[in-house]
Amino acid sequence: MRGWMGKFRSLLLFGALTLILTGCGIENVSALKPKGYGSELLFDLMMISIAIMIFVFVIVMAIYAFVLFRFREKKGQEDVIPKQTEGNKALEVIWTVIPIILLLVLAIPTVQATFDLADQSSQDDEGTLTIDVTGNQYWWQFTYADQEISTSQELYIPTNERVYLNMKSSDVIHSFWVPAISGKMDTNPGENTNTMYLEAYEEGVYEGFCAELCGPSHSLMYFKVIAVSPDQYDQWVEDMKNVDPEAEPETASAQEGQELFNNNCMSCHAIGGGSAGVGPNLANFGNRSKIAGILEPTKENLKDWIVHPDEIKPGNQMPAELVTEEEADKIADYLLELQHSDVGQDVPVIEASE
Ligand code: HEC
Ligand SMILES: [Cu+2]
Repeated sequence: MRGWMGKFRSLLLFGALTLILTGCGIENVSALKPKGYGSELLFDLMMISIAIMIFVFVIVMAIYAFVLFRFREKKGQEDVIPKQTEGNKALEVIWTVIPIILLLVLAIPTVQATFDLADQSSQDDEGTLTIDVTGNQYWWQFTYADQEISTSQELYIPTNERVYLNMKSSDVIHSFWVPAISGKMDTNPGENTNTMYLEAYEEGVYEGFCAELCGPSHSLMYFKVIAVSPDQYDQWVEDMKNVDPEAEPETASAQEGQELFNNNCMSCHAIGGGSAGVGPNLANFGNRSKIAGILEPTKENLKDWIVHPDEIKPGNQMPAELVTEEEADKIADYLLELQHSDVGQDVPVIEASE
């Protein structure tokens, strides 16, 4: 009985470990495959710490094994106590100096990286891009003040360029984290603006998360960073500047949807333009890879969201049942037609769950 249970337990343990470990090192998602300046710096620090840890572990274990073997109890010498050493100067110096050296090896690059990651000195240089990031329960807003563009859930940036972020929260503390590109930074309510920068090396769609428990739907607060070539990025800016919220939709159903949307939803939402309201700016919504950061962009899902956002993201700020199912159907037709820019559509999306 005992043996069977034991086997079952280890199977369970290894099963769980496999599950956990398959989450490691996924392209564009994980800090273990750095694709940006910040994440590379952090990855190198991790490697230094691990190397030092292994070094210490191996030496301590070797001494431990040696002592265990050398001073083991021998037949006929049960009462023999080996020679006791106290206050050996050479030994004391060695085991004080070695850790100091190890700590210095760890501390110097860590302090260097800390200052490097906080360096905003070139933020005001000509041509640098600064984006305002606002954390909200439970979505992210990205405002390109100079370009008069405001987006939600998807942050477009050019590759190989330092993009500066000014970060705030509209409600509680959130934390902005794109592990494959950079470290994380809190967004705080009030006047306190935090800053950081992103620099992505390769084109790609990088998964981002909220890393600070902020309410019941905290774990659903995903976003994406879409890094495209500088030319493509300029194209995107052009496209987004030209968004016309009054443009007439193609199908009759979408036209009705537009009117319903303008009457019921515009108090919180905007389509295009530099500012947004209480809710996300829905420009280019039809090209999003996710609805509300989490749902696949199908019409069914969109209808579900419009009628019952509360069931999908508990505690979020969008009221439920503002419109009927039929009205939601038409609004969904309208929103899915909002395709203002195809930049980034050909960049592969790699997801944590794949
Ligand atoms: C009281 C303000 C408010 C009103 C009115 C409102 N919304 Fe929202 N809406 C929000 C907020 C806040 C969110 C973000 C929810 C979240 O993700 O936590 C949101 C999210 C959305 C999203 C997902 C956006 C994204 O970034 O993927 C869609 C689509 C949407 N709303 C459609 C509608 C439609 C259609 C209506 C009208 C029937 C409507 N909303 C009315 C506040 C509002
Ligand atoms: Cu959160």
